[in-house]
Amino acid sequence: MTVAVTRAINSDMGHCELTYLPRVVIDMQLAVEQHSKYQSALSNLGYEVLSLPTGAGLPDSVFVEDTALVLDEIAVICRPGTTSRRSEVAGVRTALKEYRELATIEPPGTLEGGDLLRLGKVIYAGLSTRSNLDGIEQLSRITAEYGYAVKAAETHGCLHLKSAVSSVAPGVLLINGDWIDRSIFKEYELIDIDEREAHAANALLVGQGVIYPTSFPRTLDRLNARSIDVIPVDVSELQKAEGAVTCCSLIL
Ligand code: CIR
Repeated sequence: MTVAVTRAINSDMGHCELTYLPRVVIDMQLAVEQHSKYQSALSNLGYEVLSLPTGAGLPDSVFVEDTALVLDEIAVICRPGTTSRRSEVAGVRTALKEYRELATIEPPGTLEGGDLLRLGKVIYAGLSTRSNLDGIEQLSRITAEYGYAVKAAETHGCLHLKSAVSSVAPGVLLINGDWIDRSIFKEYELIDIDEREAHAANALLVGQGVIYPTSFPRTLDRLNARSIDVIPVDVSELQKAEGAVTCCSLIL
């Protein structure tokens, strides 16, 4: 059975990193319920869901995606661009070494999994406030050995590359063209988000399903019009921490 690694919500998530959103009160009980339903959605898709424990000083631990990139051949342990998140990496490293050979992004490189979109043997890497050129070059050297090509793509005005573009079906991407240059992805079919839903470009294509937030109904209509059905999840409380649906799991 394929494994999906998730991580528990930290009781201190109210002190999470924020880059673009104002800090507002998070309903922690609701956040835990929503996260549990997200885990159930993965489980219903046939994944064995691991839930790593959180710990002191890890307010953003639930956003496990940012700590690693897992490929079939190797897992690359990231080095988050924000120092407050670097101590998340140790627990994820321990979990992933049971499943993959590991490589590690070293200083001065920074890299967060939210900036990495793998499409076949190409890995698009967001040059963002969190991931720098050194980190992307290290990723390129590590993965070249396994036949991957890494292409840097600059983001504008969003947290991560996958805030701006994500995969919704083979060869089909959901995109916010204000945050990433659409021409980078010209060989793919592109579905534009509804412009009133700036954060709507993050979907989690996992196995045969697409896990998608309930908060973007207009963009959802566009997906449905393209015959893409989704598994809806309410992640309102995680969104207050600038989280989305890809960031809460690492799919092995
Ligand atoms: C952060 O700023 O790092 C967290 N509060 C949110 C991270 C979300 N990660 C993601 O979308 N990949």
